[in-house]
Amino acid sequence: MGSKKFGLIIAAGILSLAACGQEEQPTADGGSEAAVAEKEKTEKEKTSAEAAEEKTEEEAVEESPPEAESGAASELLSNGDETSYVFNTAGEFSIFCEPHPVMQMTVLVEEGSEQTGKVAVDIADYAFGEKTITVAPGTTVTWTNQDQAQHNVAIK
Ligand SMILES: [Cu+2]
Repeated sequence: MGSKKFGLIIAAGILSLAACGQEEQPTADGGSEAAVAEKEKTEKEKTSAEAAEEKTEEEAVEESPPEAESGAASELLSNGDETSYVFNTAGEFSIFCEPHPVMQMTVLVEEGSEQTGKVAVDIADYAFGEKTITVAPGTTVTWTNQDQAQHNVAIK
């Protein structure tokens, strides 16, 4: 009597073990769910990679200032703002501030000039920090407004 009952318990135990074993076996559905999750993860990674790429493109745009040419004018610069032009063409460029035309300076672009790469000019006390600068073609000049008043950088 007792051993028959014990046998049923064993059988039940084996059945439940078998059931557990089946659950642990990878099913076709389980596999596809994992594949979907993997695909979603890959798409997320791709999206963040694309976002990083876009950011890099924006930075690249920022690093390429407009070319200096007659008639060019920057936005009004508030305190601490800066604007840049790249001077690719040899010649003389007359720079002025549109709100205060008495503010003037000259950029001479000469082949073989020692000054090249990046040149910084401050705007302070309603004046450009330099009267004349001589730079080689390809030089980027960046003006930074140190005044509380707004100025800009325009080219005659
Ligand atoms: Cu000004």
